[in-house]
Amino acid sequence: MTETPLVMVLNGPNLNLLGSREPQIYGHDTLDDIAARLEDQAQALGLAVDIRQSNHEGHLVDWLHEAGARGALAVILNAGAFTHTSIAIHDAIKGIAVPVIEVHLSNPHAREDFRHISFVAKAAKGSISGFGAASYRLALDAAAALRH
Ligand code: CA2
Repeated sequence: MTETPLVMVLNGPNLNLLGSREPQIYGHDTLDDIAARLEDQAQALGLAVDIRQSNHEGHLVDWLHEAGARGALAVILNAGAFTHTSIAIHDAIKGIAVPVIEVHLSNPHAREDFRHISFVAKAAKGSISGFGAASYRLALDAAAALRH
């Protein structure tokens, strides 16, 4: 029997606050709402998802390493504000043989200048931004398409 391909969905700082403030930017869904829909979508696609959130940069680095060690099919990564600052996360992405799909709810390029640099994008397989919670759905479809 072959193992169900694993997609890790990693979320960075402040994304635990989704649905509580700034709905005009990030929408009304909570991270739990998004996670529940991803679980259903993963089941329909024949994938397993492991969905996590942390406010700590090192946790995201450790989880990227874990995705590598577990031989995940892909990582979907919304690194939050660490996207724009973290060379450690960039290096962790480079350090694993797992494609990383960068995701954002908003379109950082249409926002403040400090959001225009992405250290994640420089190491990622590709990026999906600006579609609100649907960015995650599109990213899971992209992960499924990486199967061969
Ligand atoms: O658009 C995205 O997904 C971001 O990764 C969200 C980050 C932001 O720093 C990135 O530039 C783009 C911020 C997540 C904070 O989410 C909040 C949600 C509700 C209330 C406060 C923060």
